[in-house]
Amino acid sequence: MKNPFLEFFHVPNSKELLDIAFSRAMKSSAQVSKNAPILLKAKKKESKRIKVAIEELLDRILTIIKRVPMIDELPDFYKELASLLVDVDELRLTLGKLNGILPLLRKLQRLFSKKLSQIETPKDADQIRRAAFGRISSIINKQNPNLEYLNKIRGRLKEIPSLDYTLRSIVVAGYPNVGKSSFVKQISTNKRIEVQEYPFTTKKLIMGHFDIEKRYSQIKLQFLDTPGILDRPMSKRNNIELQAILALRLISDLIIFIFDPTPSCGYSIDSQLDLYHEIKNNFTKEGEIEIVIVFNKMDLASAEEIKSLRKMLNVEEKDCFLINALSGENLDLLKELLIKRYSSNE
Ligand SMILES: Nc1nc2c(ncn2[C@@H]2O[C@H](COP(=O)(O)OP(=O)(O)OP(=O)(O)O)[C@@H](O)[C@H]2O)c(=O)[nH]1
Ligand SMILES: [Mg+2]
Repeated sequence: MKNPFLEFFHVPNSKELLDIAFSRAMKSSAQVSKNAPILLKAKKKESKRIKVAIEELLDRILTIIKRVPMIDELPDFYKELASLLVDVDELRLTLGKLNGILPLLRKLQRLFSKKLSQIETPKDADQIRRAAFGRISSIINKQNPNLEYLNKIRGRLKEIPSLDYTLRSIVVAGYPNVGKSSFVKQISTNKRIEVQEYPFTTKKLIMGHFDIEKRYSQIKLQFLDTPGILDRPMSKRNNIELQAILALRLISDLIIFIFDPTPSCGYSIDSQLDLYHEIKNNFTKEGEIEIVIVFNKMDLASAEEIKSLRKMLNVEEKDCFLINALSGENLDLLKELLIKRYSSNE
């Protein structure tokens, strides 16, 4: 399913909305016979302008509201992720406020039509239209913070990856700075993933694909690069870490847990081990979901560091993959495992 927020297009601010509405209004022309009295012509012209301006605004505001998906009705992954990225109550309130001005605009149209019907000179028509535009501007300008808020959250929501529910998802997790993004960038088709030497570089879920070519078919896997997670109580984790937890909880078919056996990531082995055990105990559905152990930064890691980490994990050499995510060294072994696992159509 495509990210449901992709249809949530740019939201114009109040000035943009008013500019469009008023310029349409001023270009409009009323249907009135050439021989009609000047007063009637003036009434019709200005009445049409007010009508066009208000209808344009009603239409545009309704479109803005309609393009925001109903978060409660989305599949869990999108619903929960959206709730981490934006305050859903504030969003609801903002949409409510925007919706609330629609009857006010309709009322203004009725009010000014009535005023126009009562005028006595053509000059009055122009003045009434100006007054109407003034009232309209004031209503719309008051909504500017709401319009800007919608545009701001749109920026965050449109970056949610589009998850294909027919494909298997491999979630890559671990401590910050261990090389998760380097790994996903190396193994998947997504070469635009940001890698930096400091922790907390990745702040959102990022998707990359991996294709297994078979003689008669092709198997596609989706890799999810996640933000680093610290070993701390769930209630202390921030919304960035919680996105990684959400991916582990809701969409993983396989978890790749990356360790940095060296001190280069800036975090201790003990903390990384604690996180590993937490994930293994809580997100593998009692062994239903496999967790693959990867030791990254093999170019930096000493034999002693590797041996000691294996011992602490109580795993054999064959049960963990020693790789260099930057050069791609040894990645073939891991790819083979994926090919074997996913080409048997299990
Ligand atoms: N020497 C070496 N450096 C690596 C390797 N893999 C990653 N790095 C470096 O480790 C640093 C962190 O890499 P990232 O891929 O951004 O790590 P991350 O786990 O995604 O980090 P966050 O997004 O901050 O959690 C970068 O400076 C990488 O160049 C490796 O195999 N060997
Ligand atoms: Mg990263």
